[in-house]
Amino acid sequence: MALERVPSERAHAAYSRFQPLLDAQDKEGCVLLALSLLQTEELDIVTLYEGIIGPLARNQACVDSERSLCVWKEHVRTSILRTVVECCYPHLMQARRALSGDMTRGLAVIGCPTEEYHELGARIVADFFTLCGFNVTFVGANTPQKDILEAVPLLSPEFAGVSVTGPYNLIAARRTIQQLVALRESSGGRFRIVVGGQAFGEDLELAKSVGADVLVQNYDGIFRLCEEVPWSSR
Ligand code: B12
Repeated sequence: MALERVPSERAHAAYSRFQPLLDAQDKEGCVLLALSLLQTEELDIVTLYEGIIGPLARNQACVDSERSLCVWKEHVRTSILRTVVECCYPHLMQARRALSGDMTRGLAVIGCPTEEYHELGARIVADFFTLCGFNVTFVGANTPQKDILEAVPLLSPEFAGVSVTGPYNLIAARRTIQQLVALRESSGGRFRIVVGGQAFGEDLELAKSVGADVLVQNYDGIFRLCEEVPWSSR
């Protein structure tokens, strides 16, 4: 069952309440607003992530007079948004239980290749896989290739998700993915390699060229992908 979503007007209204809080770097205000919108069911968690947190992260204006502070501000804003996401965890698990009770679809591992420091997208996607019934290991930004290659066979996941934002990180991603493919072949593993992130856009050919099985960029796509995996009891 897919999560029921609130109408998009609610996301617009909530976005304009969040923006000034984030601009003022009011971390507590952002967290409390997110939690209250989820509690009162004015927003569902997917709309919060896709309609508010994601756009707020992407729409970071940098004016010339403050150029030296831009990276600093990006770090601070992203860190506040990351805190909001972490604070939503009890709601995420509540929504997951409401959708699938004690059933599971197995494990998904989500991470970013070496030198990829953009991690908010991957972190959000980890929650989407959770919502779709997976137990998720989120490895985070800048994961060394060696560690990915050692961990994946031990964890025996259904999906290995790789997030790439900077096009300059596609070479490292390809190297890691091709090693994963070789490992899957030699070990008889069955995990599928799913990629996402701004470096791919909607370019499925690019995703295939780095060795991925599938390219997905949003909750609806992840939901459809997860539907292909059968449930079992936890
Ligand atoms: C925050 C940020 C940073 C932060 C990251 C902090 C952190 N902890 O994540 C910091 C300051 C570190 C940073 C650094 C850099 N950044 Co930066 N950054 C951004 C910014 C403002 C937001 C990124 C973000 O969080 N997006 C929000 C998330 C939720 O959205 P998303 O990533 O698109 O993810 C969604 C989907 O893509 C998908 N998805 C993502 N991953 C996956 C994985 C799977 C498996 C699946 C299924 C789906 C999926 O689902 C997500 C949820 O909806 C963007 C601006 C922008 N327009 O995006 C620039 C941006 C990405 N950065 C950019 C650049 C150039 C850099 C630097 C090179 C700057 C520099 N000169 O140092 C460095 C590179 C660092 C590195 N080696 O990785 C450029 C990239 C342009 C390009 N095409 O090359 C951008 C676009 C800014 C710009 N307009 O120029 N950055």
